[in-house]
Amino acid sequence: MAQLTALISVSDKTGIVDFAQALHALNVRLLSTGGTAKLLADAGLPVTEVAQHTGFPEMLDGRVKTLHPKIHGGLLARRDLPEHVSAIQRHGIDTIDILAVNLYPFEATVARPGCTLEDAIENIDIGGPAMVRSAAKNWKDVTVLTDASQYALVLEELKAHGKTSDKTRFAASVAAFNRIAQYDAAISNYLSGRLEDGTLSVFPDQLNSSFVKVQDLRYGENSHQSAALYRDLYPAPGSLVTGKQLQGKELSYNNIADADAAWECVKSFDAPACVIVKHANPCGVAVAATAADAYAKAFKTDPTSAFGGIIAFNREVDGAAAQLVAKQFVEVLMAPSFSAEALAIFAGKVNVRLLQIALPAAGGTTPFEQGRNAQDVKRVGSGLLVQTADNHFLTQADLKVVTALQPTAQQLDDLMFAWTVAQYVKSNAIVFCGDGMTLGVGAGQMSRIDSARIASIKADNAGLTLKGSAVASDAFFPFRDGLDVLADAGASCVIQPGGSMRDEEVIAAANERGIAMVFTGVRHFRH
Ligand code: 93A
Repeated sequence: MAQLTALISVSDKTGIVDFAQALHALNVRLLSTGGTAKLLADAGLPVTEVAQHTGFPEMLDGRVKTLHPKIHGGLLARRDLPEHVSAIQRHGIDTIDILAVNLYPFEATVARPGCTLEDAIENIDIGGPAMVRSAAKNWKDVTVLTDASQYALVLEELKAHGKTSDKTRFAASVAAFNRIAQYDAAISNYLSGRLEDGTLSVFPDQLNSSFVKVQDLRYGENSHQSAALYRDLYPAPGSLVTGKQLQGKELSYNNIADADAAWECVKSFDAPACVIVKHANPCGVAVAATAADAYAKAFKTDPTSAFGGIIAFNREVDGAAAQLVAKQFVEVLMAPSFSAEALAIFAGKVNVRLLQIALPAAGGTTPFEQGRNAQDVKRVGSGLLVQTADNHFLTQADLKVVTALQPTAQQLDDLMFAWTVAQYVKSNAIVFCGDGMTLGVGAGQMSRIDSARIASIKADNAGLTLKGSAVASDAFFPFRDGLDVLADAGASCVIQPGGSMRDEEVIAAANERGIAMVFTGVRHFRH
């Protein structure tokens, strides 16, 4: 059998002398780069330096060592193609059969405190990955080793059969591409972290979309689950993860999930608004002239559920609002800012988590500029469901009146408010509103009519009247019965997507019951 050639070029020299010794014992010819070659020669092994092999010296501080046709030709030539074989013969290129490479320690370098950009850059290996790719591409003829743990199996096969198996070479090729992908990801992540505001926007579509860990959480949804919070490498301005915790216990997994729902909802309002969330659903939402008034109205919707709630404001929490909120048990309170008076009020309540989150700058047109995710991701058994996020925001001009009765200007305002809230209520969502506040929220039911009933029962429990109320339904009514429940409860107007096979039946019911109804043409399922 023709003599095999191995090229060895490793930064981490663990186990390499033993490996080279074993190769030598199997009559494999050794080629190696400067530092590695010296180590092997010192161990008494016959080794040819790459520079001597190529006839070209290592240069540019080692930046160019193996980037030479004599190396890449030897790795890439297909032994089964006569044209390849004659081409390398013509150019005096020898085939290389085994490549053992591990790369400049980029990951370890950037993990060291005080690592400069220059240090990091010098530790980006170019020639190593290039050889690994060449060898891995040509896996049918070349065995590529990127980790010391692979040496033993290869030696075993060489001893037994004089060559490695197809299976091992293919697995080694895949492992090699995996290593390169990992290495390149580390470089991309590190360098992306060095982009500043000024350079971020130069190529906005080519940004790294990976995540970085913010913190480990004490546990997940339940205490037997472990959990952590990650954020986008470049979070959208005004998004939850850009917030700063000013005081209080560590945020829990459920706190963060609920806080996100509350924050996304409260951001949707221009007027001063307050959103109280429990178990991912708003249980009170209101707009008013001041933060304090908005809170007072939101709280009225469902004082029972508001206990231990997650509360979000889109305005500063001033002394007046803080005084009111402090009367209830609150888990998390979030706002763009807190007045000194408000901070003083909560300073005595050390467990309350205060979260300060800047609102996104006004006038943003993209989800990113509006502080929203462009994409939604949900884990399913061994898969991911990915969709563009539900970033459809309605305007009054989008509404189509479908009943004989036209909604009044006041009713239109209430309907728009109800629709905005419904977007953040789990399906099936029915939301009764009036005078800029929620009056009854039916969430997460398997049937729309049950959500309608529950919303009306909850309003009753809170002592609120639904007479003259405006109602939003996140999706269409499949039958007239749901609408009848709303009418029975006292609703005067309804907003819903439309699009049911029985729209005519539902519209007729609305006309019959004296209800003004508008269609949005879009729905807001939320699961
Ligand atoms: O600077 S490089 O990117 N240029 C090259 O041409 C090159 N060839 C191999 N780095 C290069 N290498 C790397 O050198 C290998 O990946 C390995 O990590 C290291 C081994 O160098 P030495 O044998 O001199 O210690």
